[in-house]
Amino acid sequence: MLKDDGKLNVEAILEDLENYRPRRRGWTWRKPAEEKSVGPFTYRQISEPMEDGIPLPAATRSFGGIDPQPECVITTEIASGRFEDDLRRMRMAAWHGADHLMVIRTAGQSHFDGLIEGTPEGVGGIPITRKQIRATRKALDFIEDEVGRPLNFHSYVSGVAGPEIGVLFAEEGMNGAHQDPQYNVLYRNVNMVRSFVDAAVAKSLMSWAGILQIDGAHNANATAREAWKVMPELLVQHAINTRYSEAVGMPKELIGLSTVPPTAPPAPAVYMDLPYAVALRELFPDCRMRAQMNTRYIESDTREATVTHVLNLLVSRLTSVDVQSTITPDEGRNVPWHHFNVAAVDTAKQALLGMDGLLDMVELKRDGPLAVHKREIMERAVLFMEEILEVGGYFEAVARGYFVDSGYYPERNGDGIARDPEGGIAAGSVVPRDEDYAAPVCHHFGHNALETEGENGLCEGYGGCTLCNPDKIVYVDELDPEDNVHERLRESVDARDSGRVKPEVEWAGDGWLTLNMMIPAPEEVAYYAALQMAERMGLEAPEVIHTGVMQPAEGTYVELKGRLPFEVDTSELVIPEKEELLSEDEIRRAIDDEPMTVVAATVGEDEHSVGMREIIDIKHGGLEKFGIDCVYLGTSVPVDKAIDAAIETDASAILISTIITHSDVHRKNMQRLDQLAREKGIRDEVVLVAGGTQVTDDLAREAGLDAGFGRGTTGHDVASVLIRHRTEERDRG
Ligand code: Z98
Repeated sequence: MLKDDGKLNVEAILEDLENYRPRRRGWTWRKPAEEKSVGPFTYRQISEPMEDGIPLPAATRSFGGIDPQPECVITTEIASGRFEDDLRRMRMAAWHGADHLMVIRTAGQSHFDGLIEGTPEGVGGIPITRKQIRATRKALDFIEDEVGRPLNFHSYVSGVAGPEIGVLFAEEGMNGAHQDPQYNVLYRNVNMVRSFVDAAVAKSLMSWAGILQIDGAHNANATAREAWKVMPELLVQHAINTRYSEAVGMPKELIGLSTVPPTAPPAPAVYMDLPYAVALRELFPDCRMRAQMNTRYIESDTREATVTHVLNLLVSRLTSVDVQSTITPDEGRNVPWHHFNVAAVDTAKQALLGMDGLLDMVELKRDGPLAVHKREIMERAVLFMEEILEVGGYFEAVARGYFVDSGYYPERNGDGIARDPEGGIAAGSVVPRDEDYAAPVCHHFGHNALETEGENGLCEGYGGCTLCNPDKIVYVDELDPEDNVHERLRESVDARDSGRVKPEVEWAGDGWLTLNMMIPAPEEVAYYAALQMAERMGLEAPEVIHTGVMQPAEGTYVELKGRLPFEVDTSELVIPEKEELLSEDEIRRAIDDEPMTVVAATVGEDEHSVGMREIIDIKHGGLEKFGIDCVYLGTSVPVDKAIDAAIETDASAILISTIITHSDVHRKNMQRLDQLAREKGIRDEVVLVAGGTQVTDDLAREAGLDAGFGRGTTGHDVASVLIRHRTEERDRG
């Protein structure tokens, strides 16, 4: 029902949302796999397999489609501004191995002083509304049945509506959330007292709901002028939120630290990041670690972002991370290019599997620079903390601008973020509770006049709160008659259901595509030349999203995005039927059972050997690789020589190649091969195959041969056809 022609049926997801209830509460970790052997490999750090998913490319082609899953959770951040499109993107990410789907809120939702209703479009993220959360959770429930493992849904509990959002998340079965009062104070200028009081309420609710908390320390890293200099402060911020969470009653296993390696290219990243990561683990041994690559210096270069990501993954493997985030270059160029999300999930999966068991083989040194630097960072953090206590506490320290200062503590550059403890958003809004204060829901923090010892929660006396009795939740669907999801879906129905397709990036049918090109001109010239090329190709709104200088005068690599102004009707496409290849194992088995000899030659007056070599050589994965005996006769071989050689060697196939094709010579060669084979009486015993740039299967068959191969053919393709042919002949008797 939720799937239509294999696609997620977003309309069905939205139906009857009012009555949808989450299946469970709380965060779920991956379960370590009992069976550690997958295909030809044995792993040490894998989790239970998925039921359905997309393996890494090489696994699909060469290892029977195995898809081992690392044991740590993999995050992807998705927020195109329209949650209905994000649902489909979440499905793609989940199929590639993400099980932590994080939704970035509309920038600055922290400033909203209440819950928002309806589902307006987001700018730079998604407005977190009840409807959006419920629909997403419902879609994820469906997707987790497909992939066969739990999916964690995550967003932010920050800002002046923090406690309300805490209640909402607990009610709706949210699984993870950022919660850190320091984020409000430093970056959103929410009053300090208010932030900490709100945080107590939010953290209590999150604890009840089993929501994994991620803190906000890493934002210092992303904000500071020189990211790596805030390492001591990051430890201090982690400590403040962790201790505060514990004091409020949050269990340690729900406390996650959002760790970010402080450096970026071309810094000696591991040398600087590893001591920091080790210090963090040592100071917070009971907390969960959520690693995210550094975004402070992220550029539009996908290759560079991927290497930064992989270096982060190395540190993650060396320090046993629990949740691995996957940030993409989109952060650097503000386009939610979804295939980069998927690529980053694959990067994490591949790198984590690639470094499986690393710590069984290498050990972090207890002495030397790692220990020295780790100790130094910890000492600086302790001194920082002591100074905070000396000046009168956290509020005073913030007032003095101690945080996000670009100096390497105890150095200070006086450029930190300073906030007034008496000021900020919602200053003066905290008042003591009256004796008869009745908390709106159970598991609220602090004094609650309704508190009784009742077994069915504190709210028993008044018939249950919304946490204990979800039927009491007031579900508001849409407030705006125009800016809502149903209107948007009506507009995009063609793009989704008509069978006429356009490329898309953010939203259904938006038409966005990218072009890659190397322009032999200096950067500025290439930039404008690329724009003009795109315009003349008919692309709308072309924009260069990345340039990379190859050599200042010789050329520039350009990536450009533009909108395709037309769609393709898929019902009119003529799609040739594709013959399924036999697997490499099947081919090998067939050759083991019955050996095969083939004769191969470039025929006529043609000296091109490369094409045929690619098909037969073991080095190129050619026929020899499968154990097929190849008698290669060389180039410019007369067709009758190939026939004679086949008779002599008792070959079961003759492969001819023609690259030079003037005056239809390829066709003539093919016809001659068939004709001579008949004359010599071997036509029924040999498979005749031709290959070349102008050859197609149809042409070869017209000329009397059994198969033809054009550009892009591999030995695997040819071997598969040869074995199939042999089996069919035998079946025919
Ligand atoms: C990440 N994408 O960590 P508003 N609270 C905390 C945050 O870290 C953030 C918000 C709220 C990165 C960093 N972080 C983004 C602790 C944002 C966002 O409504 O935009 O202020 O909330 O995954």
